Amino acid sequence: MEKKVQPNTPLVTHIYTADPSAHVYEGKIYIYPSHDLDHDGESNDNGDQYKMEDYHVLSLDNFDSPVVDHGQVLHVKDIPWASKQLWAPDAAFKNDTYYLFFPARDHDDIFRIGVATSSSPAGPFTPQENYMPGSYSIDPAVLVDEDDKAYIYFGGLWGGQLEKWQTGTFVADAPDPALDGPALGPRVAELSDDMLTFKEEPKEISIVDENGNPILAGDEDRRFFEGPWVHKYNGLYYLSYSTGTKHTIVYATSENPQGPFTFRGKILEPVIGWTTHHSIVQFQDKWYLFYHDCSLSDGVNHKRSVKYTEIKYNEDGTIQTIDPYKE
Ligand code: FUB
Repeated sequence: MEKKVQPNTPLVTHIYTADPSAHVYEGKIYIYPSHDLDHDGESNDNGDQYKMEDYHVLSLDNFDSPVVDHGQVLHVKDIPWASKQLWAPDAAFKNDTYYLFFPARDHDDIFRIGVATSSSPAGPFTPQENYMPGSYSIDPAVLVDEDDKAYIYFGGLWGGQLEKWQTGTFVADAPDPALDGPALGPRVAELSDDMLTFKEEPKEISIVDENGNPILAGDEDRRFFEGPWVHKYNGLYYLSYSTGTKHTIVYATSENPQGPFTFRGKILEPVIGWTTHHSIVQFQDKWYLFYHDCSLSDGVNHKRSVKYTEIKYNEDGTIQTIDPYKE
């Protein structure tokens, strides 16, 4: 008999998976991860080792049931505009359709964001011919709000190319922002009703400290690096993200889905491996963090595994920090 999945252990071990975006569809938990390619190539700060070529969808009926791998649901060879590196995806449901949003490099080596659609949460997904006009960088995350408006959040530094877009166009050798100036924020745009295009030019999200001052680029404990995720709890919007070089997941809150967001604290301590990437979802009456680490590969940064654990809120809406290796 297939085993049920335990918290803080790999959801699957037959493939490497990362960057989990979890959603509840049709009463089940669906996870949209990256599918890490099992290779022994070199690593660098540009993320060239993250050579992913396809996506699988995972699901579980509940936390007492085994994980189902629905197999390959989209491959880079079937995406006309994309050349390589299918990085962290997300899914959304609207218009009776499931949408898979994903970043990939275009044929000029620039990261763009694409959409693919399906009538089933388990795929397979059919990609659009072109990337979303005006899209750039990586790590799309989509929130369909209670009023049915949908917002896409995205961005990532270094290999994710966000700093190359500071002027609004791609500048290959753009300088890093000054360390004593505001950090680069993730981007947000409302999506069109058909979910296939941006309704507006993407805006930079401002993340501020408790006094309303922008978090600075040199503040590596708090500044945005990559992997934005927005969820709503008790009517408040929570923007959580990776700090990259500090290897933590932190969060900020706002009463507005487009911010500004006020920094609140740390959700996840560093995990084994350089990257850390997560999603947060409510299933029945509990909240869960899906994340990845490199324990299954003994620490190889580009061979990651998706895990989950429960998260808990304090009375004041703050989230209790998780150390996934502590009993
Ligand atoms: O998986 C490739 C990249 O690594 C993702 O896009 C980032 O968020 C980081 O997890």
